[in-house]
Amino acid sequence: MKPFLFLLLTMVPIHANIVEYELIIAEEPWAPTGLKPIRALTINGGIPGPTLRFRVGDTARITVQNRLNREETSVHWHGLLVPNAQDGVPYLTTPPIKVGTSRVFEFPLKHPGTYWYHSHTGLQEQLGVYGSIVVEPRNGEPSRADAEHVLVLSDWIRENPNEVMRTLMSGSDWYAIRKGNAQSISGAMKAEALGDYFQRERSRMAPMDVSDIAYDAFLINGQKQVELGGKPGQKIRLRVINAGASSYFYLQSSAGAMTIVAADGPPVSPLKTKRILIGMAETYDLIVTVPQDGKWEFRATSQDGSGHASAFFGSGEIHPAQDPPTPNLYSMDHMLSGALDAMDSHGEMDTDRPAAPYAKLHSPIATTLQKNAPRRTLELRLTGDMERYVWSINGKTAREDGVIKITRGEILQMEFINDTMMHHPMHLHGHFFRVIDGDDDAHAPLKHTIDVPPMGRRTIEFLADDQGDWLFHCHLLYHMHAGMSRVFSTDDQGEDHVPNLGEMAEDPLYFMAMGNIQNHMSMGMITMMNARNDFTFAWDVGFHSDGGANHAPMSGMTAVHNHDDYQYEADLLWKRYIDPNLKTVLGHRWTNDIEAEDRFIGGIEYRLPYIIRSSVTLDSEGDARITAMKDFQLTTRLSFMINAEYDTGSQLQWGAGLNYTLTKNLSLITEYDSDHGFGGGIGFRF
Ligand SMILES: [Cu+2]
Repeated sequence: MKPFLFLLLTMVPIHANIVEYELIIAEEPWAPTGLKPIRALTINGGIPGPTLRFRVGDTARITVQNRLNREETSVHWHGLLVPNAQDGVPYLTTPPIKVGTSRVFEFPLKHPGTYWYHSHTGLQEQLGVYGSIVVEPRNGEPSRADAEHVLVLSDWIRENPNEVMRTLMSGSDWYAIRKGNAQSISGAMKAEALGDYFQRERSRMAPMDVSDIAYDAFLINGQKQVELGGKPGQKIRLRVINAGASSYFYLQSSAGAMTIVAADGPPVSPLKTKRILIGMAETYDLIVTVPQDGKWEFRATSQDGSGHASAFFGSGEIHPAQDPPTPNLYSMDHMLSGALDAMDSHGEMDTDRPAAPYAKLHSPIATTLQKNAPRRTLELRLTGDMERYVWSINGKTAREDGVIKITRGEILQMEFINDTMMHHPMHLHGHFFRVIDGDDDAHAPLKHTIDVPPMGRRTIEFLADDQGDWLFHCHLLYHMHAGMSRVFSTDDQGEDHVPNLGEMAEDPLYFMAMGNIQNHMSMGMITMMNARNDFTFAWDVGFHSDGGANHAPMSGMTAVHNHDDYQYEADLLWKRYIDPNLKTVLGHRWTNDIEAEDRFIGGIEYRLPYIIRSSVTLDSEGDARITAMKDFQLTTRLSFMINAEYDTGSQLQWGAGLNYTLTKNLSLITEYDSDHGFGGGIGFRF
């Protein structure tokens, strides 16, 4: 009862004051200063949208207008406890805002703090549909400051987010190469971590990559740097909101330690810290003091070290802030240290790359839940297939298993177990939860979003005290879009109530093509993929069949190996993923090989330890085929590939080659193939 009592105490409904805002979402060229404009989505002409300011007890009346050319939109009020119908998740809780229409949201402001709003439609958040909300307490902030600024952090990419999503799903290394984070054997040797490199490959884990996307800029209030001013000795309250689509930030100030006074809205007992890790959708209120002279930097450095955004306070000579040391991506220990810190509530907080500070955060008032309410524990594993970029909970996407029925009035304790090598900032709509981490359970902090570190665990609990369908999801935009969400649906909405999952129920097909054209051969595939399926057309063509070793030396038919001066094999395949390592294959094969017939094929593909791709197929002509292939990433751009194929109809075929990545789409390739001989050409990936 107590956290809710606290929320009620801060609520003064007597002179309900209606505060009106209008938000116009439009499509226009926009860019931070210094970058070329792209087609962006603005709110009231800018990015981020305006700060919506209220006082506790006010009623918000916000009109959202959709002036986009052809897309629906939506706005979710992140962290605010609002009636379910005002929560702004399109279809699930609130009708989408269609092109040319508007929607009026109205809800009471029940609790103080720093919050934000953003589109919950498609990938619109990446393009600019976000802004801040400040709710001031009636009796002044418990931690006083002389001035305050809202700092909205975000990440900016010039590429269209749909294309970003497709690139991630195609398994491309391009963003890692661009950032210099791509892993290779030579890199592992330099880092003296060759053992860790192959241990990781043995366990079939994708390389650790703290962020999957190469951003063009990181922003504070829509710019790479902003000036806050401030006089010596002044205390400035920074209301920091991470509105990034997929970037964690380290926050630090050149003026020394910062004091955390609120987390995700509610106040916390003041905590001094040198550096904070903030996940997507989290907010922290920090107090900094302007030193006697000079201009000081508050810096938000992206977790992968690929860039930062700055806010300067004071005036005079600039004192730059320090970035944290770059992570050693090759070292298992280093990669997981965040997770280990998170589990050790007595861990030292001011390490150079600290974990989220939850264990040290305390609510100033008790947050324990009522003792007699029914309790239930849910274990939620955070799962995913890094290579295909399919993200899930307990191995299932929202489309496959989207709804968790809950009983109104029960306490849900949730145990998150992160089975992936990425951080996931998990967000619950419509409720604050207690973070069960520190040693002072009674004063566990209340949050709406929690970082679950790679291979780490977290425990939270909340009272399901509000009717409706409440979304729960990873706030990494591309993870959510790929299926990492659930709906908590209370049982008091009627027996046959079925939540409308909207776009979460969709399983769109993505197009991708990859392969090579060389002077002696061409191989490749065109694929339409969704979460569980690949529909693939694959080809293998040799341009001069006499160029290499004979295809079937034992058969005596090598002189009339085929009819034409080229030999082809083309497959139309349906691959169904059972799990990231195992898929079934069904399809048809056409060939002009004189020794073979067109045939139906069926079998399995399996990813073996050390990331060796293997397959076993049988066909309607009674032949069997076994294949295996392995890539060795020699340097970040150069890889060595070896493959072998044994077919009972045509004996052993093998090949080996080198691939050098030039751009996102093109590479140089040279390959020896036992059927087609030696040659070279261009590799492509679209
Ligand atoms: Cu995630």
